[in-house]
Amino acid sequence: MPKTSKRNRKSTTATSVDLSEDSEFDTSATILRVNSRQVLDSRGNPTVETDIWLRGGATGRGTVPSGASTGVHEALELRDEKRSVYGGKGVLKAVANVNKQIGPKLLGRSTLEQEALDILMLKLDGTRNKSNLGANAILSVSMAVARAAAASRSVPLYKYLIKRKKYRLPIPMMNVINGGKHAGNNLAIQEFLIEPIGAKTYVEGLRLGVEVYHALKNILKEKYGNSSTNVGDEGGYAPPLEKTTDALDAILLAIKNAGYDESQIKLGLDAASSSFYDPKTLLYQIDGRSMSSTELADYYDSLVTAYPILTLEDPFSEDAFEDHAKMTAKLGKSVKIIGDDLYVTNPERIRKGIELKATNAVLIKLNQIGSVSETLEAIKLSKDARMAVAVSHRSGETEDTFISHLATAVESHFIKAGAPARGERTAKYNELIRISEELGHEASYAGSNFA
Ligand code: 2PG
Ligand code: MG
Repeated sequence: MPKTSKRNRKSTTATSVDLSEDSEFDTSATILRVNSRQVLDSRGNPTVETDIWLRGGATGRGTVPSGASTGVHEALELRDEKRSVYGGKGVLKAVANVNKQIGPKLLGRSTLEQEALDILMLKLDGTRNKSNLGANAILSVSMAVARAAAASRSVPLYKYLIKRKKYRLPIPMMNVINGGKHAGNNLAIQEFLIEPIGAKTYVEGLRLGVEVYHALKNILKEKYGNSSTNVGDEGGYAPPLEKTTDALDAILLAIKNAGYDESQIKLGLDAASSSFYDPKTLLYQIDGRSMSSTELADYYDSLVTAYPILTLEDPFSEDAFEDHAKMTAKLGKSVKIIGDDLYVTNPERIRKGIELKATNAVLIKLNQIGSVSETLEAIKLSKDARMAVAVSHRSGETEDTFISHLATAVESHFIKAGAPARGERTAKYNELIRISEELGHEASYAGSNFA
């Protein structure tokens, strides 16, 4: 790790510093300038983007995504709340927090000290949920630091994050039918995913998934009309379906029509069930029925028996650790029960889940917790507890491909990046194609773990 010169580095502006004189140390990874701006995400909402310039000439950028079915325990996404501007969704406060508060503190520091810089930002914020500076502000810097550090070492981000001799590439979990808060239809379940486990490589797995996605389009058009193939926030079709089983049946037929079978392509559901749970009545509204958690558990059980379901995410509401634990005890041998809103990538909540054996898998989203170091800690904890890991996008995304590198670095079992449609989704899958090409024979595929 290069040390920074002790010379006085008075900043010329709020966010830049003059380090032009040579130092006896390697200062190529030292931060010269930090600049944040407001850009748009894939739903046309403002989000935070930060650039960092280093003394050695390298740069790094972090652009932050945004969820719709956000968990109540997530770190705070700071919005301006001024209704006349971007409907209150502006992020100029968060941008100013980077430019005026965080940036000046980072000048002269080395980007190779990821953890120290993340801790510095957490201390500067001083709250449990990053509500002071905003998790969006902190994360944009944290991602840009990692990107710039990797660039300063002339290595791809995944290699900088974790250096391995060989890497295992993740199974794409492709969300081909959108419901819940991501679509304007009546499906309670938010995501219907296909998981091509029966392939030899990531690239082949991706192709299988894409072929099924296209076969599904024809089926939906024929059965439900042209408008049924309009897409939702994550690029999956948003047909006017009422029932979970209608969606699952259409996907099974698509797998068959594309020439594959259930041993090659598994199904996944993200129920995101907090969005159809009423904490007053303790009931879930799904498929035209009101169900207690016991009835819902039986319902999932019947789905898992009837369909080749490999993953089931957030089957119960975000604080229902015990309901999750019962389900994991019952179905955990054959199904990965994934905690998303349950854990919100928070090491403390994951620890609780491990203790209670709540789930056997975890969803990882950088912006739920708000820094790269804490995200890596959450992943390590989960892996040490032998939980399967799925690195995930958000429904509001950007062109940033950080998660493709993160998934590769930590050898996650899955990457969830939406349907193979819409540029912000394919950006992630395409970056993994490039990584796979670069690694060549040094890359294996996680599919064989489940085949
Ligand atoms: C989820 C995500 C991503 P959102 O629930 O897993 O698919 O949705 O970003 O809206 O929380
Ligand atoms: Mg989810």
